[in-house]
Amino acid sequence: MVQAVVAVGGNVGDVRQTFRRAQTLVGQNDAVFTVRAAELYRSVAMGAEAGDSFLNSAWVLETSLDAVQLLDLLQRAENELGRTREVRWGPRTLDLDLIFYGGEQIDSPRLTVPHPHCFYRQFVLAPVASLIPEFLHPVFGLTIRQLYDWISRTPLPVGFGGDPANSITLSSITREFPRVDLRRVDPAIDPALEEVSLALWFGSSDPKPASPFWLHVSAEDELQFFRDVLTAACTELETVVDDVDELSESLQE
Ligand code: A4P
Ligand code: MG
Repeated sequence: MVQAVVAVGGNVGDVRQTFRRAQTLVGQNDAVFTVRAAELYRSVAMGAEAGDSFLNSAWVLETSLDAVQLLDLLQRAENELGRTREVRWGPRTLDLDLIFYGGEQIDSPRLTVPHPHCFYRQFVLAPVASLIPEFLHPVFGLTIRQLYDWISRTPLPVGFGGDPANSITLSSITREFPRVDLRRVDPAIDPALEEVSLALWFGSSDPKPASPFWLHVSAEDELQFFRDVLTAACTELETVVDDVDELSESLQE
C-alpha cells in the first residue's frame, strides 16, 4: 500500500461539483482505499492562455495501484469529466497531477514523480501542506511545510542566470511582482544560490547549478515562463468555503 498525493485543479464549468465527482470516481476503484481531500483554494491562473482563476485542492490517497496504473486512473477521470487538451496550460474542467507516489522518484516518458513543478506552486503546496505538512519531499529532503514557508517569504529571493531576451522586460517583471527580489547568479558556483527560493536558468545548455530550487527555461518560452513561475510562486491564494452548511455557519458567526 502506498500513500500518493494528487494535485487537483480546474477553471471551467462547475468546478466544485467536478472535484466531488472526480473524488468519487477515483475512490470507487477497488485498489484505492481512502481519498482525503483538502479544502478549496482560489488561485490566479498561471499561463498566458490559462483563462479564468482556478480552484485548486489536493488529495492524499492510499492505493495498491502502481504509479502508472494510478496515472491511468487519474487520466480516465479527467477524460470522463470533460477534459480536453487543445492548448498546453489551457483552461480545463479538471487537472489531476500525481505529485508524490510514496517516497519514490520516477522519471519515465509518461511520468515524472515527484512532479518537477510542485515545489514553487503555492496552489499545490498550500492544499498539500494542509493535509500532510510533515511529508518529506524525496528530492529536496524538506517537508511540505518547509517548502511552503520557503516560497512564501517576503521578499522572495529569486535568482536567474543565462541569457534572458532583454533586461527591459526583466525590469517590467520586477514591477509586476513587487514581492520578488530578483538577483543575477552564476548557477554553477554562486554561494548566493543557497539563499534563493527559486532559480531560473535561461538558455539551451544545462549548467548543473548548485541549487536544487532551479528551473531550466528554454529559449522559446523565455520570459512568459518566468512570469508564469512567479505567478504560481507569488500570488496569494484565497481559501474557499466549500460546504453549504459550513458557509451558513460562518455567516451566522
Ligand atoms: N506527466 C508526467 N508526469 C506527470 C505527473 N507527475 N502527473 C505527463 C501527471 N501527468 C504527468 O499532462 C501532460 C502529460 O504529462 C501527461 O500525458 C502525462 O503523461 P496533461 O495533464 O495532459 O497536460 P497539462 O496539465 O496541460 O500539462 P501539465 O504540465 O501537467 O500542466 P500543469 O503543470 O498541470 O499546469 N493555474 C492555476 N492557478 N492552477 C492550476 O492548477 N494548472 C495548470 C496546468 C496551468 N495553470 C494553472 C493550473
Ligand atoms: Mg496535468
